[in-house]
Formats: sequence, C-alpha cells, structure tokens
Amino acid sequence: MSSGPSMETEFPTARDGRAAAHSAEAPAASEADGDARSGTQLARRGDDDRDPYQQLFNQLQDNAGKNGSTGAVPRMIDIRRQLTEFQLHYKFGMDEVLTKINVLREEFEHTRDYSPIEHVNYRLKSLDRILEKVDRYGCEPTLEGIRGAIRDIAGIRITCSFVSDAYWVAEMLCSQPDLRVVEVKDYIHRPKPNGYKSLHVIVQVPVFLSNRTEFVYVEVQIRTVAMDFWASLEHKIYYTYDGEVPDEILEELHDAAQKADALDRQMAEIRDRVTSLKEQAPTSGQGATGPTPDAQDRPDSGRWFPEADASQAWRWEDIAAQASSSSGD
Ligand code: 0O2
Repeated sequence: MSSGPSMETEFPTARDGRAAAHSAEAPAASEADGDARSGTQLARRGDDDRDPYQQLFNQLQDNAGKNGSTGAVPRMIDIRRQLTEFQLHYKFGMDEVLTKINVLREEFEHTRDYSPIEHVNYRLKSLDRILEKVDRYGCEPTLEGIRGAIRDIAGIRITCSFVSDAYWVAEMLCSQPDLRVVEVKDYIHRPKPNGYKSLHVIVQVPVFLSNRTEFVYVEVQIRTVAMDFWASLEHKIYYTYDGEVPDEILEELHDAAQKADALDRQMAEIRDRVTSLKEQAPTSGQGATGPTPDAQDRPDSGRWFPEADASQAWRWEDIAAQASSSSGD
C-alpha cells in the first residue's frame, strides 16, 4: 500500500554544505530485518575502533560464526555471500522499478506520438560510498543499520525533455499500487543552495524471495536534460576537488544552474507554441492541404499497409500480402 510523502528532518552535512534532508520516520526496509539488536551489539563491540569497515566486518564475521562457518576460508566465503545477498536484493528491487519504467516507456513509444522519458540510467552504490554515508549519518555500520538508513543504494535516474514531464513521470510511478512512496524530495521546486535541481522519489518495492518478501528502497531521480547536464558536471567537479570546490567555481556553477533553468523554461515555451500552432492547423484531408492522398501515394506506411489509417501496428497478413505482391506471385 502506498503512503504519502513523509516528514523531513535534518541530518548532518550534505555535499552542498547544508544539512541533508532525511526521513524522520524511515520505516524498516525489510519485513525480514530480523533481530537488529545483534547488529547493534556488534557495532558496540567495535566502539573503540570507529572504522565502519571494521564494524561491518565484525558483524559479518559474527554472523558467519552463527551460520556454523568455522575456519578462516569458510568464514570469508560466508562473509562474501552475506554481502552479495545484501547487494542482490537492491539489484532485484531496482530491476522491479526498471521494469515498471520500461513498461511506461514502451507503452508511450508504441501507442502515442510522444514519450516523456528520454533516457534511463541506474546504478548500485559501491560499498565505499555506502560506508562514507554511514559515517556521515552516524548510523550503525551493520547490515540492518545500512538497510534502514541509506535509501539510495539502488538508484535510477530518468531524464525527461520538460519539467512538466518530470512531474508527470513521477505521478505515474507514485500511483502504482505496489510501490510504497516513502518520500518525495522536490529539488525542482526548491533547488539545493548550490543550484542542484531534480525530483527525487524514494520508494519501497516488494521483492519476492524464495522464503519471504523484502521491501527494498529505491531512489528514483527524475530531471530534465538540462538539469542532468548540470548535475553530471557538478558531480565531476565536486569529486575532482574532493568536496572542496573553490568559491569562484561554485559561483559559476550557480550561474550555470540558472542558465539551465532558463533553457528549460524557454524550451517549454517553444513546445507550448508549437502545440498551439498544431492544434490550429487544418487536419489533413479537411482543408487547405487538399484531400488525403491515396494510399499508394503516401510514404512507406501507405505502401505497406493499404489500411494504414486503421492501425500503425505491423500485421503479419499485410506483410505477407505485400511480400507476395512484390515477388510477382
Ligand atoms: P551518487 O554518485 O549518485 O551515488 P546526501 O546524499 O546526504 O547529500 P540525501 O538526503 O541522502 O543527501 O539524498 P539526496 O539529497 O536526495 O541525494 C542523493 C543523491 O542525489 C546523490 O547521491 C546524488 O546522486 C544526487 N545529488 C544530491 N545532491 C546533489 C548535488 O548537489 N549535486 C549533484 N550533482 N547531485 C546531487 P550521492 O551519493 O551524492 O552520489
């Protein structure tokens, strides 16, 4: 069952120097999270060593012991299995959402003149980046802690032509009954101080495993081509300078963000003008352009499909008929 966007609270420093928005009531990501206390105890055991890698490793090693793995090699194999399983569930969740997006995309491509979706990219966050965030958030470096607090391990990015398309796509996704909408971060309406714009929808998707159902967080970022261009460059610059971007570059980036915004507005205006001109234009066969040409005088579709007006879809009978007529049978 889907729920509305949740309340936001503040978490420590984000990349734009501001506190990062995070859900105050992040629900448990999994129905099978099990006994989170075991993870907490292990994290405490590593209190004198705050390295999140070490703490996570302690937990995995402990789990391996509980699973009956004895000896260094079986333990290492078990640890690797735990990590692979953890990551796989995010991949499964991401695949589920990607399928939904592809269904929308193909439906638009095949049944309408226009698709609001331009490109789709996706990624799974690396363990390094996950632990970096664990450190920044100050959450437990355990599988349970990570599962509950880090919600962009599975990330999908949808690029659209227009701002209105971004909201349209978000609406179509959020209305799917099997997705739980956990939070919507509208950085289009309220850009980050550095100029970052994007619509982030955090959902939980059910993943049906052999013995249980897990609800996995997937972050879907939806933005225009112009916003994406800006964000990709800013991301590279941010990492080039290891987060310490000089002020003049930050100013230039901010200026570029405003230009990207102006471009989005201009493109939307052009689209609106073209749409209204199209609506005013006489439809073929009804006026100034003269009568509808005979099927054989029309471009390809006319030649292939004598009843082209009835359907744009390829029909086997038409293809067979065309093939036999062109072979002179
Ligand atoms: P990557 O390489 O995509 O994994 P926080 O991540 O703590 O700053 P929070 O609340 O966890 O913030 O999530 P938020 O703000 O929704 O950001 C999640 C993702 O959005 C980031 O993941 C980026 O992909 C993108 N993002 C957010 N802010 C910016 C920004 O200012 N510039 C750019 N280019 N992208 C941004 P990662 O983990 O930072 O990066």
